[in-house]
Amino acid sequence: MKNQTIGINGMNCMNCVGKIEKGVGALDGVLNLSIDLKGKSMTLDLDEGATPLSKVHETIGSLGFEVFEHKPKGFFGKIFKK
Ligand SMILES: [Cu+2]
Repeated sequence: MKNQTIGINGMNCMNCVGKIEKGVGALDGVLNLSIDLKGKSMTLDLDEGATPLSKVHETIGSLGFEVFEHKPKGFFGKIFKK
């Protein structure tokens, strides 16, 4: 289980948040999902053996949103940036 923070563009209301919660929450190995609408970010604990991070990115994209960065908890630089 790794805690991840993912920056997401395109969310502008609670419906958007609900869509992502439902879509990403349905993936295996996702726990403690929480979305910060104002902060444009999502945090989750992810078991990458069940679902790779790329699948989470892909799911967010297929729902019509854009991932612009992600970082594991405690990592202060950016390891993924679009
Ligand atoms: Cu919305």
